[in-house]
Amino acid sequence: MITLFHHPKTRSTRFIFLLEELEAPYRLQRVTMRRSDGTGAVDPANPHPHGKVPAISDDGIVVFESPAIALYLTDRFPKNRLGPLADDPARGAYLSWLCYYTSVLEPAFMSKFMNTDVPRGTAGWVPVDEAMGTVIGLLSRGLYILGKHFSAADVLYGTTFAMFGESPLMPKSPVVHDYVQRIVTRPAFARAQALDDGG
Ligand SMILES: N[C@@H](CCC(=O)N[C@@H](CS)C(=O)NCC(=O)O)C(=O)O
Repeated sequence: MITLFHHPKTRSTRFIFLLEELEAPYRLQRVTMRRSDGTGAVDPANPHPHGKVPAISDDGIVVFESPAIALYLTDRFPKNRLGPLADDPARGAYLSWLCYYTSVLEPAFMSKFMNTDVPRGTAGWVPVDEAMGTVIGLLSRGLYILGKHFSAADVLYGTTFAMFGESPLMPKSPVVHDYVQRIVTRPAFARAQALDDGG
C-alpha cells in the first residue's frame, strides 16, 4: 500500500491525480510543511529529507522528488500504461521529459519569478521562453508530452500549466491552453481535486 505524504494545494495534489489514474491502492497522510508566509513547520512524520511534499512510502520504501515518484509509481502499477517500461522505445523520451520538468522547466520559471538572468554555460537550465518554446513545439506535434499517449509526464506538466495559466510568468499559447483542457477534463483530475483537502 502506497502512503502519499500530502499537503493540500501543493505539488503533492498532482500525485493524488496520478494514483487515481493508476488505480493504485493508496492512503493520504496529511502533513504540515513550511509555508512561504513563514508559518508551518516540517512534519516529523514526513520522510522527505527537507520535509517537502510530495513523498511516498511503499510499505516502507521511501521515494521523494516528483520525477522519481512518477517513475516509481508507473513502473510499480503498469496496468493503465501511464509510463513506458524499460523495454519500450518511448522509455528514453519518458525519462528525459520527467527529468527536464524539475531540472530545466521549474528552475526556468523560478529564474523569471526572481527576475534573475540565467547564466549561459553555467546554469543547468535555460531562460523560460526558450524552455517553453521547446515544450510548445513538442505539444504542437502531439497531443501529449510523449505524443499520442497520456503519461505521468503530463501529470507534472499539465497540472503546472493549469495552475499558472493566468500568471504573467506563462507565455500565452493556444497550444498550451488546449493541452491544459485535455488534462483537467480527465475524471481522475476531478477526483484528485475533491480529495485534495483529505477527502
Ligand atoms: N523538487 C521537489 C519540490 C517539492 C516542493 O518544494 N514542495 C513544496 C510544496 S509545493 C514544499 O514542500 N515546500 C515546503 C518547504 O519548502 O519546506 C519536487 O519536485 O518534488
